[in-house]
Amino acid sequence: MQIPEGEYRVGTDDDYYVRTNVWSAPGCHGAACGAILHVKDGKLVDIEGDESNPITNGRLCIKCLGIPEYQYHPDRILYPMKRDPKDRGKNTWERITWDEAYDLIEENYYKVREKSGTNNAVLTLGGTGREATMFYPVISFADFRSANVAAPISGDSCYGPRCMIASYMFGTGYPEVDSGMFFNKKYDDPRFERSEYMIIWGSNPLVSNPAGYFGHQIIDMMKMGTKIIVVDPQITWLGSRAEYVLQLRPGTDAALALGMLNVIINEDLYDHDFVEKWCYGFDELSERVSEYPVERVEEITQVPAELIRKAARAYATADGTGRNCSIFMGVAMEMQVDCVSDIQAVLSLIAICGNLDVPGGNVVGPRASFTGAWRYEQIKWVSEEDKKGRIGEEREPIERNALSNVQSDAILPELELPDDERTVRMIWFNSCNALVCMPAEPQRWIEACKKMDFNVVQDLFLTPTAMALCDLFLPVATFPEHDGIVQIHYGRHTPYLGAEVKALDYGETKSDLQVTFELGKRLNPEAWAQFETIEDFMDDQIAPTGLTFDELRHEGILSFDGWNYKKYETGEMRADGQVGFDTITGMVELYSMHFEQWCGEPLPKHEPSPFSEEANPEMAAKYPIILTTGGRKWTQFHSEWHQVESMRQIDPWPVLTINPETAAEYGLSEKDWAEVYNDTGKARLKVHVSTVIKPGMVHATHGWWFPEQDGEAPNYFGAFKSNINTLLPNDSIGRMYKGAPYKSNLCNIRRVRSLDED
Ligand SMILES: Nc1nc2c(c(=O)[nH]1)N[C@H]1C(S)=C(S)[C@@H](COP(=O)(O)OP(=O)(O)OC[C@H]3O[C@@H](n4cnc5c(=O)[nH]c(N)nc54)[C@H](O)[C@@H]3O)O[C@H]1N2
Ligand SMILES: Nc1nc2c(c(=O)[nH]1)N[C@H]1C(S)=C(S)[C@@H](COP(=O)(O)OP(=O)(O)OC[C@H]3O[C@@H](n4cnc5c(=O)[nH]c(N)nc54)[C@H](O)[C@@H]3O)O[C@H]1N2
Ligand SMILES: [Mo]
Repeated sequence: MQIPEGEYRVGTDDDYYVRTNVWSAPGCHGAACGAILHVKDGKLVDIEGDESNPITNGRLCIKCLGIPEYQYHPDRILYPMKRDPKDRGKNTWERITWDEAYDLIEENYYKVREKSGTNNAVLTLGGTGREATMFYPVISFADFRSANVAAPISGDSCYGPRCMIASYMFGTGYPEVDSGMFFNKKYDDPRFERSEYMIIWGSNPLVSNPAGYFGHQIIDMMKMGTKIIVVDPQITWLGSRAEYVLQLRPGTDAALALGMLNVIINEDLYDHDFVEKWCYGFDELSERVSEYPVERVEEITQVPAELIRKAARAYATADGTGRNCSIFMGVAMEMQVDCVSDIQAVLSLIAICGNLDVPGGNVVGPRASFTGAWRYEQIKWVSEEDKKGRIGEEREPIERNALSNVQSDAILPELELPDDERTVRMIWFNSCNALVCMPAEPQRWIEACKKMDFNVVQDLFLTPTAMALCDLFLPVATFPEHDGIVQIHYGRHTPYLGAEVKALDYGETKSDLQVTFELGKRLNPEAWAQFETIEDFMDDQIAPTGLTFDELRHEGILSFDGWNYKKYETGEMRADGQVGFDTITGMVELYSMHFEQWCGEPLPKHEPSPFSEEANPEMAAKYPIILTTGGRKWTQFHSEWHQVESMRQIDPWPVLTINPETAAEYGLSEKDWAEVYNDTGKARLKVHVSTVIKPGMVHATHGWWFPEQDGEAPNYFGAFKSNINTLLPNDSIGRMYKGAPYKSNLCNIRRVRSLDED
């Protein structure tokens, strides 16, 4: 089905098609996937890809295709519900109206505020990807006027570190691989060139479409001739089609990048012109890099020295084609204790090879951006005193410079304080299934959160978090059920802006924007005074485009042009319009004076993970297997989709992937149940024996709960049976409070009879 240009809906009142761009809910790292929804007799009957969408061109993944099944799932919660706080863990929910729900929030907010003497009594916890990420900071700052807000991921180890380090080294947003996204004509723009080599480093972007990047663009570029290098302890689909696969030991990425820098500098393969003109600290970096000859790096990473040389030469010279190369970095770089070094070293590779902001390299967007920055600016509604009193304030100044969120690992100890010492008394869970997905040590989180006076959850299903901890459930609308603005951020910039268009009503659900707005009108009307309706608000958000939301709905999606490469030569990179980079020195800071001041280390280095044999031989003797977790699945977005039958048929169980050699050593065979354990926790998963993974390590899927099981206490839908995050200690984080060992921990494994029996 094609919707004519300038229209968004065709058909009759009871049988029509609506063109939309998908963001949320359910959760996804929305790439503004273009979809056409078919509604018949008031019901969503089908969804198909929109061929006119400039990013996805008609392609959709199975989660979008499964949306009718998700939307009408019998477990979905369609009305607000409350429960007596004494009944947490019991299924005694009672349906109420939205007005009653808002009254209850107001009443409890004033109570906890009174008790703690500060707005910081309310803590808002948010999730990832979806539209909710635009609004949970706003609920905290503009509605509750509390400084306590976070996505509670240990070491803040998703995307924040990449952006923060890029902002200090380059003075920009995170530099994404060039996929023609800043041109209206995309690949057809004469200025665009494909990369000769693209390194896929700690990511599986075809499955994950991470941080708003549409992964299939990599396939487009491979079809044009781009060659792939993969850095991953597992052989992914892209790995099986790559020129080189660097199958490293988890958690040794910084050493590998330093080894590649060593080859490039020693063999004189770097871009002299760029380094001389635009890089600060090259000599210091060279000296550091000289400590990492490839033979030493082979020992650390287990990647053969010759392969490191080949990959480094290919990336630095593009095989003499005159083209540039790019590096696609994934979350596995951040889910390491010393993630700062990983990222600093890889960004140094990009810089010294002259692959920054050039065609086919890693590019940075224009300075303008939309509501992404707006949400954090709402901190203006928080008093100075409350800003100073927020959780983890002593971890300043680094945090404030990265995001306005509080440092995640500081939260749990605050929640565990006795009643008379604690500030936080109410938690608002927005798009956050904390007990099974995000934080480390969920077994401590459940006990700590139970201490609160009142907890609210905004979700679509009764999750273990809702069941165990919450007193009020606010049902969230799916994308066919609400309007919204889809903001695609390629490295913190917005090359596309799409309309999410409401196609039908279902139940009494509300979008995140609607709840943020309506709650704000009650609690802090001043913040919302200029908007009568949420459409007024959306009009204001996109005002810089010259369009109203209704006009955007008719347009479908906008892409912005007026963009150049090498903006450091034209003054477009700096706020003051001078040439160069927006850093202290005006150059790329290979040597960071900021980092030197904050943690005494200005340069990248190989710092063995505290969860490795090098740093902790005692632990390694007890727990000899390296544990990595959470590689993405087509059928799930973290803890979501587990109740949807067609997805569960594809991925029915949590899976532990193990090499045949290691499986034999531990007496494990395909489809056995195994318990993975260490001193912190344990989880049970089904064994998958495969040569895609290196020997000596295992990979465990994350986010598992069993919606078909008993939800009441103490089972909580089996939330603690296969919960791999129970093996992860809170606050085992890296320099500058960044990075956590989600992707390189230590464990042991043993065969068990089933999920429940030994
Ligand atoms: N379908 C689906 N899509 C998603 C998500 C989802 O849950 N489901 N989650 C979204 C979110 S929030 C994020 S952050 C992104 C993340 O998406 P990606 O950045 O693509 O990351 P992952 O899929 O976690 O892991 C990618 C690869 O890292 C490898 N790896 C593991 N340990 C290491 C290591 O130590 N070093 C290196 N170099 N590689 C390692 C794994 O083997 C895996 O192949 O995906 C987003 N997209
Ligand atoms: N072991 C291990 N753990 C990990 C990871 C890993 O690699 N390994 N990856 C981590 C990463 S990178 C991330 S970002 C986190 C993600 O963690 P989360 O974002 O917390 O995970 P989800 O399960 O996707 O989402 C939580 C809840 O949001 C609800 N939801 C979906 N859409 C919407 C919406 O539009 N609005 C609202 N209000 N709610 C919605 C879902 O139903 C779900 O219950 O997980 C982390 N956890
Ligand atoms: Mo993430």
